[in-house]
Formats: sequence, structure tokens, C-alpha cells
Amino acid sequence: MSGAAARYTPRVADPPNGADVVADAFVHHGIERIHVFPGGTIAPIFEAAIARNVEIFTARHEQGAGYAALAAARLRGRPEVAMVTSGPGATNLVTPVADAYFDSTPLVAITGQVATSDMRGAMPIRQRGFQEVDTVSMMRPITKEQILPRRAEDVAQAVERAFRISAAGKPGPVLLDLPMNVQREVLSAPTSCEPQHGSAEQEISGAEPDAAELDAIAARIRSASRPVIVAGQGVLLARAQQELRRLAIMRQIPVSQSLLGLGAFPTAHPLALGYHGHTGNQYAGLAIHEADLVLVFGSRLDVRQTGSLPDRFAPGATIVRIELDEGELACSRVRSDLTVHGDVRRALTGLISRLEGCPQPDLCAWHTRIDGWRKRFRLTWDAGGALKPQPIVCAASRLTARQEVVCVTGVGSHQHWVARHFELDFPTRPLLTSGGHGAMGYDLPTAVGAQLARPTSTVLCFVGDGSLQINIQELAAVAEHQLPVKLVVLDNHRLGIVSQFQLQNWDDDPTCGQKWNPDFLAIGAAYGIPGWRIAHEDEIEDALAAAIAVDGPALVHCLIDPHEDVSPMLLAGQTLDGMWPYRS
Ligand SMILES: Cc1ncc(C[n+]2csc(CCOP(=O)(O)OP(=O)(O)O)c2C)c(N)n1
Ligand SMILES: [Mg+2]
Repeated sequence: MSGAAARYTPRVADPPNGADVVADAFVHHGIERIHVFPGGTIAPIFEAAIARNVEIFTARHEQGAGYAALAAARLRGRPEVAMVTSGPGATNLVTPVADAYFDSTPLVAITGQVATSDMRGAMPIRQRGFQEVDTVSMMRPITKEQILPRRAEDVAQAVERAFRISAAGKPGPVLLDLPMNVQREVLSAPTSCEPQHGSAEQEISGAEPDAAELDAIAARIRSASRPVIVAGQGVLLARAQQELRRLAIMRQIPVSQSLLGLGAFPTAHPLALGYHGHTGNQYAGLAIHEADLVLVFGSRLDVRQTGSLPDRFAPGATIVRIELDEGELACSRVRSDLTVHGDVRRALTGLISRLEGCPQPDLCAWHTRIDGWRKRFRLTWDAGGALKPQPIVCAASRLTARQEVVCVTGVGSHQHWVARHFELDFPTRPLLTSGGHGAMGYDLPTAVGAQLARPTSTVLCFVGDGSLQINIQELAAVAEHQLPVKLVVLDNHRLGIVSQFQLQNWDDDPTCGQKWNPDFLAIGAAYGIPGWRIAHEDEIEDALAAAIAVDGPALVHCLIDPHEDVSPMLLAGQTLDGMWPYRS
């Protein structure tokens, strides 16, 4: 993909240098493609990687490289590599690295660094080398570990550790900061960087759940008359979708999900409640509020899920937590009545074996109540008039119903319309969205990485007019590789969700309303990407179907109603049973 291999024969150093050791580790860890933006202090590794037939995907910005790597890592469930140069390259990589940290995405972030002799260290000066920045300190709060080998002979262990720590336990990014001289230094004796599978796999699968705690939870499930499951991303990270499905169906327990957990349980399943919280479904919120048992699997119950009054979350329920991260249990915002620290899949397997063969629960009354809420609080929109975003998302979901799809969003109102209306089911219809960091600009480069990682899937990228412009430069990567990404631009000429927040609080939306936008079709055309523009509901199907049918990238520019808000919404001071605007 670099094209470089055709122009020169890359050198395989003999004896090897530090860069060769890094490239060997790529091969050992099955890394077929690295996601990069180039620069001098990382150049030795390009050559070493090409020599080993590791493909190089070159983004147009370090955020592009970082997010493309994150997409591949989320889809494959294993660490991927983003690699950038020192100084500005490293500072530009901060956003996707933070995203990976907060959303538990395994990533090996490799940054070039100036030579050890040029590093500032403890000197009372701002900078010593050219493009020097203290990347280790900068990345410390947003990575699981930061590793800076100072000699070539330390590189093998360093890179091996980076892959291992990134995937172990609760996954996340690890920084590998590589000084230029260390990359070029020739090794006097060969060193080994064979993967140490045993220990890594042990850590990945997490702690063994406590049997007595599982007994207590199984007993509580047997006696529950109004149970609800809350499935978080921990279910996906533990690859426990099948166990979740089994338990929910066996006990007929309705399932709500967190935003990042969406797809852990098929959202079209009759037991699915979609998701709850800030922009979730009122009926999911009501089910949790009225439940007598809330089973939280792999979710940290952040403020967006519970609202600003955690004491009033699920007030009448026993709250059960199954959680790999001990810190989340120790520092929970919400009371937990029964907890299990351990791997979610193993815990669910333990619960299933304890409940199998037990008499079927009679939850008819509970299901009837929930069905009533479903009907009363079904998400609707005004038909006719200006084009609404919801029917666009529904149509895209319908048109791709029989395809493998990766659904990507930016951050804003459109993200929530997609989460509410697009049918999701991991791994055939996953959602890739920026949860904890909530970063605009996540969209296009993530779609690029998803399409590279899953060339046969339809990649639908729903993106707001604001979010698209944050990393719009990645259209060049789409065009260069003719990646068949389908961009659905939900253009309300508004930084919608912030504008809504401003209007609700201050009756005005300075800097967010009525934004001037470029002609997105013309932008697409400049990159050779065909496009359609729609402004009416009856144009939706044809435009989307045509874009999906195109053999290559396509863009659908949707001029949507600028006044459409995300509604209902859980606002500060509200509880899950009374989202705005239903309270009145
Ligand atoms: C990098 C970054 N900067 C600022 C924000 C704050 N923010 C959140 S959503 C949003 C508006 C998004 O606008 P758009 O992409 O058009 O989506 P819409 O809400 O209109 O659907 C802003 C400014 C953010 N989340 N990320
Ligand atoms: Mg917008």
C-alpha cells in the first residue's frame, strides 16, 4: 500500500538493528498492516517493515492513522499498530490514544523520538532536539504503560511487552517511544522477541469469578420478578455475546445496553430494549427504574447511563455487577449490592450452569408492563415537512439488513440517532463510535480503518457536518485506495447537540447554530467520490441504494431539518423514568 516496495529494494539489515527488531515483532504478532503518518524519526522502521511484507497504510494526519488502527483493533479484538514521528506527530496522536484508553481498545502506539543524546531529560531548558517533545510524560495519563528503550538490545523486550500489556486484562493503548539512535543501532548479538503467549492469555482472560458470589447471584435471579440486564462493552471485550444471549433467553430477561455495549445483544431481538441513559430509550430507562433486579455485565455505569443522580438509579432493585476492572467496583458511582470481580464470559457461563434446568420464570406481568412502555414511548418523528434524520438511518439499516455492515458514527446528535435506529449485532453489524472521549473526527478515519480491516463488509459512516470537517483530509485515503466507504452526511448546518444544549440552557446557540458549510458533494467530487444530495423523505431510498450499489466510495449529502433535536434526553437532575420532554 505504500507503493514504496516497487521503487526500491528495502534493506534487511544484517546484523539487525533496533528497527528490524520492531518489524520482526510485527510479523510475530500477525500484524499485516501498520497505520502510519511518516516523519524522519520513524523512517528506519518503514524500511524494515516493507522488507518483511508488512503493509503500510499512510493516513493524511496522525489522527487518521490512530483511528484507522483503532477500528482494526476493535473489529479484530487484538492490538493494532499506529506509528508516527516525534514532536508534532506525537502530539497529533494524543486524541486517538486517549480514545483507545477510555474505550479500552488495544493499541500499540509507536512514536519516533530524537536520539538519546538530544533528549532534554532533566535539563532546565524547553527543548534540546529538533521536534523533541516529552511523549512519555504526555501520554502517561492516557496509556496503560509507556516504554522508552534506550539501547537496541532492549527493544525486543520492549516491543513484546507493549503488545502483551495492550491486550492483557482490560485492553488499552501502550506507548512505545523509540529514539532514533536506538532504531539504527546494530545489535551485536541477536535478541529474541518471540511472543510470550502463555502469560498474556492468562491476563487477557482475567480473574476467576468467585463461586459463592455466583451462587448468590443465581439465587437472586431465580427469585426476581422484574429483572433487567444492562450489557456493557465488557461483554464484547470478553467475547461473551453468546453467553449473554443464552442467559437472557433462558430466563426471558429484557436487555438494555450501554452505548459502547450496543450489539452485544442483537438490538432487533424481542427482549432488546436498545440502550438507556442520556440519549437512550425512555422504555429502557423505565424498565431499569422499576426493576427489582438489575444485572450489570461489564459496564461502568457512567453519568451518561445513570444521569446526574446516581443515588436514584434503579432505586428498588438489587444491583449486581460483574466486572473485570476492580477499580470500577471500588470507585463505583452507583451502589452495588452483589459483585463479582472477574472475566464476564466465565461469570456468565457459571450463572448459566447454575440456572439451567430451573423452572421457567413467570415474567408475563413484567413483560406486559415493558411492552406498554415500548408502545407509549416508541421513538417517532414528524413525517412530512423538512427531511428528518431518523428515516435515513432506518432506511440504511433496512437496505443493508442482509449484509455484513460496520456502522461508524461521528460525535453529536447524529451519533445518537444512529445508535437508536440502526440495527446492531456484534460481530456482523458492529457499531464503532467514540464513547468515553466523545471525539468529533472519529468518524471518517475509523471508517477507513474498518474498511481496510474488513474489505468485504459494507462500511456505513454516518457523520455530522461538523464532525466530518475535523478529519476531512482522510478523503484522500479513501480515494487513493478506492475504499468503498459509504458516507452519509447528516447535515443540519449546526453543531447540533451542543446547539441543543445551549438553547435549552441559554435560549441562544452562539458558535453552534446556522453554520456555513462547504458544498460536500463538490468536496467529494474533488476526490473523485460520486455523491447524491437529498432534501426530502421520498428521495432517501433511491439515493442510499445507489450509493451502496456503487463499486467504490460514495457520499450521500442529506440536508436534514436543522431544528430536529435529540429527544427524549436525560438531562441533569432527571432520573431514568422521567426523561425530557416526557416529564411534563
Ligand atoms: C474534538 C471535539 N471538539 C468538540 C466537541 C464538542 N462537541 C460535541 S458534539 C459537537 C457538535 C457536532 O456537530 P455535528 O458533527 O454537525 O453533529 P450534529 O450534532 O449536528 O449531529 C461538538 C462541537 C467534541 N465532542 N469533540
Ligand atoms: Mg451538524
